[in-house]
Amino acid sequence: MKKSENFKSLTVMGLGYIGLPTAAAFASRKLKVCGVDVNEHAVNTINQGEIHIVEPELDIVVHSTVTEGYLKASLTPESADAFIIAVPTPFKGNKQPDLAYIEAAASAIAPVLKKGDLVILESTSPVGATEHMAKGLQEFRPDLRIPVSNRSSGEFDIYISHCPERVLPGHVMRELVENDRVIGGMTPKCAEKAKELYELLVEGECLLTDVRTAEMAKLTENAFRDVNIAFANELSMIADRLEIDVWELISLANRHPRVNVLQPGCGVGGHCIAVDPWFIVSRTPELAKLTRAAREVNDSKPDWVLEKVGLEIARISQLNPIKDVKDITVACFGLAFKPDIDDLRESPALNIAVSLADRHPSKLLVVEPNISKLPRSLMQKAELVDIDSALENADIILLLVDHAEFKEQASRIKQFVRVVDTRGVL
Ligand code: SAJ
Repeated sequence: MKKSENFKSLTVMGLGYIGLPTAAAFASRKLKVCGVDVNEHAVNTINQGEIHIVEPELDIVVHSTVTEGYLKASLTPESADAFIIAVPTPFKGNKQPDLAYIEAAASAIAPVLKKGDLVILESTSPVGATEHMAKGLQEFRPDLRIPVSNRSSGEFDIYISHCPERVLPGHVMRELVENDRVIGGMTPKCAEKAKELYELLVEGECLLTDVRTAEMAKLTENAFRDVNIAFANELSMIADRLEIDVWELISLANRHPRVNVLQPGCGVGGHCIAVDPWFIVSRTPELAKLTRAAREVNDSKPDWVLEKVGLEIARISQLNPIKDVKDITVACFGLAFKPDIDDLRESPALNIAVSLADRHPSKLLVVEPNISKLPRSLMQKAELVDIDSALENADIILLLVDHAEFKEQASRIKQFVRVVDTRGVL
């Protein structure tokens, strides 16, 4: 296990999907870690060695590091050699980034900062956010020399860096260690300092750059994926209109040595890919035309899926005029935002199910093998059932997420007459 003379303690601001795994991973490398969150329930849960979020293997690491005394949670930050800020960066309307959580975290750590400390912003941020944070710190602590502009030169008391997280939900504990890290320093020395910290944990390569490039690198990765998924989603709608099977089409096109079209779906979910491209648009709206168009295509896909289901419902009523629309049963297969996880946050599949329940008088069944009870938005509106019951009772199957369980049952589901398959499972 690597050791550092400079970094023996760490304060992590924000104990969510990134902050808690990061705090626990550093604590497992024997750093004294203080994790800070405004959520009292999260703080109490962690201090009992338990976790308040779902992420494989995280519970084991939190339990052992809390028991051994390396990790503790708190409502207020403690003095440390390094600070990592991993708080949310949501929108504040009109798709403009809201930096209020970063500002609050900076104002909370400012009183405990001392000469020689390292402050790293990990939250995915629009370009300029790290400089904004540094200016905030400088205002709170005029007694310390803090670099506030990208590519600053000179000597400073505090090291400021941006090191965006890039881990995939569901694989966070492995990817935290194995992934390469982009580390942007306000000065080259700031980047070197941050590298020294991450090297205690990261086995991938630490790639050094300046702060703005690091901010943009993260946005570029997720926008790249969004644009490519948008192309697949657009193709799926074009192929449908032209009576072409989009799955066959993509697999044929992908046999070209330089083509790799991604997979269409019912929309793009999660809190990263559907959000981050807007941070690029917000800074350069007149230039980011393709980035914006991709977002719009992906955001329009759920409505297109709902239209397809509406057409199937209309077809059944035409064929059976005596069957009332409310006697037509639709079964949604999958609610999560992607396969084989239980995460329903920002899930287009869940939004489609809720819209179906609200718009159509038909009965709604839901098959979601990864949850044991329906989310509040679907309670009283739908029934959670297993695959067998759905196949027995539904008139229309709407396949929204390609969970492993559905792929295993593909040959049975395929025999069903009316299936809207948004993921190409069949
Ligand atoms: N999706 C498709 N078609 C595809 C691939 C994905 O429709 O071919 C959909 C998924 O169903 C899901 C959404 O896109 O709704 C996003 O899923 P994802 O698995 O592509 O990504 P996330 O949001 O779980 O994690 C991403 C990752 N970024 C990249 O792969 C570039 C991860 O590495 C980032 O750390 C994470 O965002 C983040 O925190 O920013």
